[in-house]
Amino acid sequence: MNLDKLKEATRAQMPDKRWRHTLGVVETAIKLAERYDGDPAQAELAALLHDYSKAWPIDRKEAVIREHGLSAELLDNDKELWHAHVGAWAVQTEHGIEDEEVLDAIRYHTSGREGMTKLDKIVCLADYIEPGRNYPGVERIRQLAEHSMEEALIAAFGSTIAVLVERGKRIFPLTVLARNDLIMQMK
Ligand code: DGI
Ligand code: FE
Ligand code: FE
Ligand code: FE
Repeated sequence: MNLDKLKEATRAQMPDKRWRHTLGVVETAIKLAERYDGDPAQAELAALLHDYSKAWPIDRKEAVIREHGLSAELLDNDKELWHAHVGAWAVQTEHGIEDEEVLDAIRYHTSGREGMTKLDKIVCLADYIEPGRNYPGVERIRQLAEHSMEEALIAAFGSTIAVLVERGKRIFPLTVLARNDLIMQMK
């Protein structure tokens, strides 16, 4: 699949604001891959596609989860988590993406998971710190990302968990597992 065509197809799935975010994640993911000895081409592809289904109507995402056997646990958790799994399914079926590392990085970019690969970390962290992001604490996470993706992600997941607790929402178990595992890796 030609990258320019994939860019056009991805852009067509989302409003301009989400597309600008996507371009920020691509730029940041490539930089992180270069800084941390990852694969910039894989980082670029996974970042480009990471929010592929984000702007789809919620019913369409739910239908994919139900009809194509995606993790049923998703349906009991925040709808914000759905686009990551649905996006991985969509780029595989609609665009023939078969690189399992790229598909996993898309699938786990929101929640994280235990045993995150380098590519998972690059995409998830780039999503948190791309230049268009502006939430309390983002500057500190950007600073941590200068020397450690693990430290930056521990802070990033920590801030997400804190916000979810503050709002009385459920926390998807993979996010807790991801953070615990990253803390273990620091020891
Ligand atoms: O798709 P983006 O907006 O670029 O970012 P994302 O895919 O990281 O989605 C983040 C949203 O997901 C954020 O509003 C918090 C929400 N969310 C809901 N439950 C959970 C969660 N995020 C994580 N990491 N874990 C959860 O349990
Ligand atoms: Fe996302
Ligand atoms: Fe994220
Ligand atoms: Fe994103």
